[in-house]
Amino acid sequence: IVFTEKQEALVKESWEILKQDIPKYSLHFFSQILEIAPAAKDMFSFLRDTDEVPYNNPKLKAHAVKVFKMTCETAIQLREKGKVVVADTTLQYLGSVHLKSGVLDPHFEVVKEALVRTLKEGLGEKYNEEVEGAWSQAYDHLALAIKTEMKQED
Ligand code: HEM
Ligand code: ISQ
Repeated sequence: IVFTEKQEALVKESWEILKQDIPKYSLHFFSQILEIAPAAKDMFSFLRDTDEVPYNNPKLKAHAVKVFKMTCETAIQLREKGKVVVADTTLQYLGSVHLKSGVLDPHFEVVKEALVRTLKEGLGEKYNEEVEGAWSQAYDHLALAIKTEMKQED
C-alpha cells in the first residue's frame, strides 16, 4: 500500500487539534458509536450501570484516546514501513478484550464512522476528504490487525 508523507502529516495535524479537548472529543466519539449502534452500549463495562454517557469518565477517555493514538501511530508506520507493526502482546491483549466483550466484524465499521464524524466535528473547516481518507486507511489497517488476532483466539 501507499501511504504518503502528506497523509501522515494530515493525521498528525488533526490529532494535535483534537488532543486539545480530550473530554469533549472522547465523549463525542463515544456518543457517535452509540448513535449508530445503540446496542453496543451493553458491551462497555463502564456504562452498564448508567443511562447517560458520562462526561469525563476516566476509562472512556483513556480508551478513546488510545484508539486515536494507535490510529495515528499506524499512519506513521504505514508511511515509514508500508506495513503495520503493533507489539504482539498489545495485539493479543486487544484481541482478547474485544473478543470477550462480544465485538463483531461489523462493529469496526461503526467505530470508523464515529471516528470520522469526530474528526469532522473537531476540525471544522480544516476537515476534508483527504483527511478522512488518510484516517480511514490507517484505521482499516489497525482494525484488520485486531480482527485477525480475534480470529486466532477462538
Ligand atoms: C476496549 C481500542 C475497536 C469495543 C478497548 C481498549 C482499547 C481499544 C485500547 C481498552 C483495553 C483495556 O485497556 O482494557 C480499540 C481499537 C479499535 C477498537 C484501536 C479499532 C481499531 C472496537 C470496536 C468495538 C470496541 C469495533 C465495538 C463497538 C470495545 C469494548 C471494550 C474495548 C466493549 C471494553 C471496554 C470495557 O468494558 O472496559 N478498545 N478498539 N472496540 N473496546 Fe475497543
Ligand atoms: C473502545 N474501543 C473502541 C472505541 C472506543 C471509544 C471510546 C471508548 C472506548 C472505546
